[in-house]
Amino acid sequence: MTDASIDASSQAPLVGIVMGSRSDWETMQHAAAKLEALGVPHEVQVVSAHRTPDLLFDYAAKAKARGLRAIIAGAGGAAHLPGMLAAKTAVPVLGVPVQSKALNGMDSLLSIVQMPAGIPVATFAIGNAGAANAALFAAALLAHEQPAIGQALEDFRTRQTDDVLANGDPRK
Ligand code: RP5
Repeated sequence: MTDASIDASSQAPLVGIVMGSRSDWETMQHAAAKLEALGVPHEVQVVSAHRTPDLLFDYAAKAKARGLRAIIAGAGGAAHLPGMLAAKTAVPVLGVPVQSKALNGMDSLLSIVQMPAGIPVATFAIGNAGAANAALFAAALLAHEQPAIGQALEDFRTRQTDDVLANGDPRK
């Protein structure tokens, strides 16, 4: 059970986690784990900007009507998925640059962050931290309208702080 003692899996998804390839799951699982822990109903799907462009357009076109309040989109290399989703939907897109083998994710980061004015993508850190933080940010977006999620987020932050304070001596 989650922090908020609600079963997120039985509810319609509020957050979509999409990624350009199954190979991105190693990174994007950290977003899913955080949403799960906070009780945020979510879905996970591979949607490739380059290999399945029609699926990308369809996903973006239906996102708002399906009730999605945020889309976390992870991609690596020529990472066009977050930007193209943002081009096709007004649902907030949170971009996660996956760490690529060739350029360590700098290609992913720059592909995602350098959007033209008018089509915003909220861009997070390269890799696991970015995936986790995108999920925490999505929860924060939902906190006002979903008090249980807001409470779960506050509880997580409190536990995180308490844990650091209780383990301040790195030799122990
Ligand atoms: C991108 O290309 C994906 O997001 C992935 O990060 C990268 C490599 O994909 P695979 O060749 O592993 O499927 O589209």
